[in-house]
Amino acid sequence: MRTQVVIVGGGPSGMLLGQLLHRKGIDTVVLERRTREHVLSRIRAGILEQGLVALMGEAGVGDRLKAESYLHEGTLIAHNDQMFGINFQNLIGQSVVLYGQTEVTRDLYDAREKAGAEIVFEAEDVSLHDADSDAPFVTYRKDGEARRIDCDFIAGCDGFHGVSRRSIPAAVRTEYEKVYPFGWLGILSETPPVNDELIYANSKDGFALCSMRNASLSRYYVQCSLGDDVGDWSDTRFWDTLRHRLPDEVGEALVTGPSIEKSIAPLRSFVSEPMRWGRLFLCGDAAHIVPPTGAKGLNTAASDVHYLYQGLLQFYQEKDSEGLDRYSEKALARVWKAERFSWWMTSILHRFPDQSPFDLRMQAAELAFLRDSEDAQRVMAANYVGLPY
Ligand code: FAS
Ligand code: PHB
Repeated sequence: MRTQVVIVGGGPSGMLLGQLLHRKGIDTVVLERRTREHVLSRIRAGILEQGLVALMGEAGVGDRLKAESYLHEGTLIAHNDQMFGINFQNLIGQSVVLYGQTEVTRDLYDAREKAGAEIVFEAEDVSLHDADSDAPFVTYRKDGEARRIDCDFIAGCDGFHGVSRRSIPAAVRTEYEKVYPFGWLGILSETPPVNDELIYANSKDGFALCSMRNASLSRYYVQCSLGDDVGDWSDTRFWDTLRHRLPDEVGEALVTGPSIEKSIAPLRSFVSEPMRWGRLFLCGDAAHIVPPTGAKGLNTAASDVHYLYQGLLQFYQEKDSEGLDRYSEKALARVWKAERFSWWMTSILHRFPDQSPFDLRMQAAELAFLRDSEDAQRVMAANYVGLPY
């Protein structure tokens, strides 16, 4: 079999790239290791930058997002019992949108299947070959049958644990990593959100985040120890911990209920350079990871997709490889700014086991400066709503 672009990974990166290319008549095949149901069962991001919203529109899958998403003009930040708001719309005239990553991926699956474009689910042993040549190909197994796809390009959209990044020789790769000494325990509950806006809370016992998916579906997170297992956290323990980390007036308004999803995510900052090797291009979590504090993971995957999509269009429509040749440089320039912002948000909102009294004072000063200075809030707003592509 032959296609123009093989896309490894059927998460948001791979599906968005595939749908954008498909609409321009560029043939792709998506190879996804898991089932459709498994991918859609993963509860992840919730905040979308306008850049991603625009890409979903360009991909022809913006209607449900437009109808069912929530515009978030700002956020609340709590430090111990004090809480203040940062209004992005008033400060810089831009907002973000709340729409679950699960729904983004579902919309992309539905559109691709409606267009009859191929997604191979449960593709096993995907392996990349001759990516540094002019004739790359990909092999995999489906229902026990060995298959091969010859292609012009390979898009590695298979996340942090995928095969694509590891297909670039270690001697070519430079990796940067910071592992945080805590994780996030997240739950989904069919309860009304405690507030219309998100609340990021830094309390003496650790971080908490109040988010949502809709008016009757809440998403909450608490900082937890790296050694914790989900089984250590009953719903009661979770709700007590969350309430304890929120300002009193918020904790008192909290509506609790049974969790319908509960998972622990480790936190790391990670970048692998370069994001291109020959005819292999890495996109999204395959190339970089951010702690979810700044809501940048999915949104930075989207800007990668934008740069790669434009580069492939330029190649196929104008026979010009300039966009592809500059892909890694352009994508990484924005990736590192997202890494910085996510690291900064994580550093001012979490309690670190080795923090000295001086460190705690620095954290308090950062939060006080953010509370009191419109200039500081403008900088935070510009990063949170998304820097330009
Ligand atoms: P993904 O990991 O989403 O998708 C990669 C796909 O490739 C998967 O479907 C996988 O099954 C498939 N794959 C892997 N190996 C393969 C192989 N060898 N062959 C074929 N397919 C293969 N970001 C936020 O902004 N906010 C959040 O709150 C947030 N929470 C997160 C919680 C968790 C537990 C994790 C892991 C991430 C979270 N993120 C969050 C980041 C997340 O949203 C990612 O940025 C986003 O999923 C990136 O999308 P992809 O690059 O498509 O990678
Ligand atoms: C979420 O709604 O899942 C969410 C929102 C903001 C974040 C992280 C996660 O920073």
